[in-house]
Amino acid sequence: MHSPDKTELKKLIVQSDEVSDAFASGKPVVALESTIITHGMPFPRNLETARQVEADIRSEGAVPATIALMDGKIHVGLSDEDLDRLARAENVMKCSRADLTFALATGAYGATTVAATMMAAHLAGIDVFATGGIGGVHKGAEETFDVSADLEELARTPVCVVCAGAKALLDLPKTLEVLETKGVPVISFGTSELPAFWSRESGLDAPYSLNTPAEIGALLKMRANFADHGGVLIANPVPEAQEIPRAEMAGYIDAAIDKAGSEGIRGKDVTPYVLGAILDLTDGRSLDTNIALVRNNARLAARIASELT
Ligand code: PSU
Ligand code: MN
Repeated sequence: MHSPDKTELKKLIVQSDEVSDAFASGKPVVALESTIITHGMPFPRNLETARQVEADIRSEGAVPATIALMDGKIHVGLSDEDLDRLARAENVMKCSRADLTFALATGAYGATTVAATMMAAHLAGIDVFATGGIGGVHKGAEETFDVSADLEELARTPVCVVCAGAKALLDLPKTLEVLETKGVPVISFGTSELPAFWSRESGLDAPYSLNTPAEIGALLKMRANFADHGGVLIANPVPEAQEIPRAEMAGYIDAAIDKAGSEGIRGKDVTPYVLGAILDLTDGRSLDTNIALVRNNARLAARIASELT
């Protein structure tokens, strides 16, 4: 064992040519997670979405960097072949902070969650990351202690995460409380309300609201003066045309959580299981919504990243 050395750590990163070129030419780069591909959506729509989201970022003049763990390395920017393999693969490890070193040490094939993607993005020098919804405090956490490592990561790692709010299967008021305790600014985009992933409304006010990528860029530049101030969470509501209203989602969410409880689903399996159950209960509609919101977040993230270059 030796003390941490950033140059050793950086040797673990393998960048795609597209990402390396972007850094060399000062083009904006947006990080993307891979757990959404392996555990968040079924094949083949996971692959279509992964490609579509990358195209959305390119169409805004930025470069996508999808992050995954392969052969003991942190890959930042995947080839189309890599995306295809990841989307079809079964038994890919879902890697959050607690799993990252294990996957790297054993050479396991790993998909990164919001937490692990933030770690990798920061190491690679990427400031902005787009996802669907972050993990948070689960309903019943007072019994299970199930609180996503995404929240702790937002507290410590200086990356701007663009999401559609915390997934509505979570306890949103508790999630907001923890984010506040940990010093994470939560900013809704273009609305005063905290969006709730599939729905534009949560019934909760977001702590802050901003209306343009330029305003968000200015906030991030201010934040960068405080090296130890961790991440920023941007909550971007799903486009109206694809939303599933809050009142309708509530029934599906309760049924899916009940099902997870009676099946004894625990730990890191909870989120993928509940997402899958909601997909079945909505006859696939939740997936269309999920895809629309990720694409919407990717476009906003690209515009924010462009403000920083
Ligand atoms: N958002 C989605 N689909 C997902 C996830 C987020 O639209 O599959 C993943 C992210 O990788 C997030 C993880 O970090 O779920 C949270 O898992 P947990 O609650 O176990 O921390
Ligand atoms: Mn959990």
